Amino acid sequence: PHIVRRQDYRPPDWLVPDIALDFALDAAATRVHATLSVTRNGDHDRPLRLDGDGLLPLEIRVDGAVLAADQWSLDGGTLTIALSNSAHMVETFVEIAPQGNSKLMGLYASGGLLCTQCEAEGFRRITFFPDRPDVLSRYSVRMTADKALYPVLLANGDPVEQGDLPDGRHWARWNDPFPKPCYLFALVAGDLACNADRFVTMSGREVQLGIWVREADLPRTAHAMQALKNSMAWDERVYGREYDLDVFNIVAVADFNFGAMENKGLNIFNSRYILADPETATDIDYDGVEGVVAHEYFHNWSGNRVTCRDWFQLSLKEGFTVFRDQNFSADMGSHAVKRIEDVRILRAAQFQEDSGPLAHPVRPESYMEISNFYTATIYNKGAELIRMMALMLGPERFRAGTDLYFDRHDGEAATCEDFVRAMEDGGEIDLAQFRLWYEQAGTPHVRALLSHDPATQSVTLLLEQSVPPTPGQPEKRPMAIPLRTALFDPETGQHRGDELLMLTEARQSVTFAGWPTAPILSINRGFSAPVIVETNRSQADLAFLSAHDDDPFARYEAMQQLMVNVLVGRIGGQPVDEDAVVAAIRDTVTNPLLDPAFIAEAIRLPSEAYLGDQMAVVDPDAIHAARDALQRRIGAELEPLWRDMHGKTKANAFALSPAAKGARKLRNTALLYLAASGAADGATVAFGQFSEADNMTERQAALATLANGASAEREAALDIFYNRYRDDALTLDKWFQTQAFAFHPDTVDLVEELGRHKDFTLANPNRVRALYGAFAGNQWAFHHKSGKGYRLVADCIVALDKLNPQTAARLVPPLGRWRRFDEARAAMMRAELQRILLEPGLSKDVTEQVSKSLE
Ligand code: B3K
Ligand code: ZN
Repeated sequence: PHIVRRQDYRPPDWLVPDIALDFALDAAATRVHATLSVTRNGDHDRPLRLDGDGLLPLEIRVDGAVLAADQWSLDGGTLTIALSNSAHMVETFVEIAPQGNSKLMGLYASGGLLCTQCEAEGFRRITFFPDRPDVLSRYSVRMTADKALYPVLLANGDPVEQGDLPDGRHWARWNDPFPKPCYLFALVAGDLACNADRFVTMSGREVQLGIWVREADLPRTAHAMQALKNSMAWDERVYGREYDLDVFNIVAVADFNFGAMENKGLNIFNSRYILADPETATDIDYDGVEGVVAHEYFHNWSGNRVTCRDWFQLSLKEGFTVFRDQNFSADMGSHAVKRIEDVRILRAAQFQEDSGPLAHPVRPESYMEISNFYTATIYNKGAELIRMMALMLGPERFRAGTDLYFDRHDGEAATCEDFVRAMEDGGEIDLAQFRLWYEQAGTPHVRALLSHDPATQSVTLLLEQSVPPTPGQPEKRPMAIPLRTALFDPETGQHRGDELLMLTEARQSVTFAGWPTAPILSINRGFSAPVIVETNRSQADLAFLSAHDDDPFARYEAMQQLMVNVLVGRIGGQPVDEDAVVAAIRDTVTNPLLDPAFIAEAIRLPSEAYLGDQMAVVDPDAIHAARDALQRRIGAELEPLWRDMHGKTKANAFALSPAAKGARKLRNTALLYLAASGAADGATVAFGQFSEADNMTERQAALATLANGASAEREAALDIFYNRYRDDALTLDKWFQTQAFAFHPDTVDLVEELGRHKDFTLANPNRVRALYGAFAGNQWAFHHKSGKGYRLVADCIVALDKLNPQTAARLVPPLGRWRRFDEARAAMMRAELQRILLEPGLSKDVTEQVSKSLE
């Protein structure tokens, strides 16, 4: 298979300053007439090569003349045309079949709509074109379609004209004045209703906003609209970036390979990130809508106005845009809780990726299939890189850096290096060593050892770093690691200032004077660097920090580390002090000064997967047993507290305020511990919450709590939930997901049954993720010692690959982590990977992930 390498980048041979597209839309057969003005780029005599995927030219014209069969060739999808002059008009005619497009890339049909997805390489499934992000064109798009089936016709940019045609058809034309790469092209045709609103930009221009959904879904679009307006105002205030077209449209579609897409002026969304109401959306869903709406909106500058030169630069737009959406969400809610959530996601997804066979740098060196590189490393670790630069620069200089970046590269296709240089020039900082973060894969390990010398009344912090080997990178150089650090005086419970220490050597030490007694170390505060820190702090030190650290992340982290130590000790058969955990939880829960949402985060036990990451060989059964036992003990010892908390946090009426959300989070955590306590009425209380809840956050949490157990209420609640939401796909996903996530000994068999359920379908990516994606993330169930979990997921990958390779490939990484497990499990996981690889006609997507996982 062909491997694309970053070092092989060459500027395009031909540019396409303008393109006119004419679509005769029809679900079964759509005709596409493309007119490209092409200009030779540089002094060369190479022919024009246009990418195509599954396209057959019906006719080709150059400067108006039809080409004979020997004037062009088609090889592996690529259309080659020899051209003599420096500029030509090239026309192609093709026919495509949206209805039969199960890959959901290119032009496809979803629930009666026709819509597009082009990033990364979907445009070549629509028409012949140099499908690479550094070819920027102005688009003019004309669509004709049946007016009854497709009354609404949308494309990028601004609408210019529309009209009726004979035979019940109509047409519309849209122009996008901003040159853009073809991955940002979009059109939508369908019977859609609009939530219309407006936004006045900081320079006083009025923008028409539209969120387009099925008529019945209109009442569920208010939150997305508010998020959009907040995002527009935030980007003006925080980055000085204004919206640049007269219209901004968002369309929600039911079948979508990922979250959403930032097409210029016409964002297309997975409906799960647009639709929300209290009846069907949890608080997490509401936050997801807000975050993704913001993310796609922010791409208008970080991605669209300044785009990527090639796909190796993907993190240029994704890492930066995630950083922007994270900070936006923090500003809309709680900074402390948002940071904790983001770090939890980073550790669960990115640290795992970085320590396995699919580890790659934030700026990768090669790929077989670019769709496989929309990863937690590119997105979330990429965001951490921006965050570290912002921290080192401080807010003013960081803003000077981003201003320079946007000004310097507006209208261009840029590189990660361009971004770093703008930070250096605008922020006046030397980032030479910092650049290694883009090059070296693997999560750095930092050892921080504090030693006290009573004789000199000083304390020395010894810092050591190492970056583990990753595929293709056996040796690593020391990184520049910013560590926010403070030393706490155990007497006063306070520290003497938060310092930013730069760890740049493999080993270095700092001495602090004026400590007659030993202080307690708080390090990597705010998770200032995406590293794994190991310290010589005692359980007593951690308990101290869990009660006194004024940095909320560090306080949370101390609590988590306290729990991890107890759990890992217990799994290893060592004597452990669980009372310390129970006491820390009691103190945290009863501390009136703490935000309820923070409390809920802090007292939650580390996930089974995170515990697995702390072990040399993951033992899923031992981890589950230890975690479950500790959860039961915490439940039992603090039962009155949980009961009280559960009652106290019940609201009279639903609200979406941070306080109301925090109360629900705490209430659900209290329910979890109450159910774990072994109290006779645990299932009754959970069922009560399930039945009485006026919102999905409490209803689903109660369902999840019941799903972990074996009560009669479990089946009743699942039935009620199913019958209530059987016709609402997004909510029915929760029914599948909750069962696939459940800590239940029979989960693996249940998932097998659910795979045969009449409402299960491989055609809808959300449904696949709800069942198999969730299941593969349920460590205890997926790694069932029978190996059945592996077989289920492998079967799904094989079947799905024939329909939708991109989504199939996303299920491979959990199987690829076999090196982390015992011999028996590893052998079974490998055997499933080998079986997948033998499948005839396997996609490039799955081939790449599976073969790398076996290497
Ligand atoms: N840029 C898109 C992701 C496209 C994924 C293609 N496989 C959404 C986003 O990150 O905003
Ligand atoms: Zn993005």
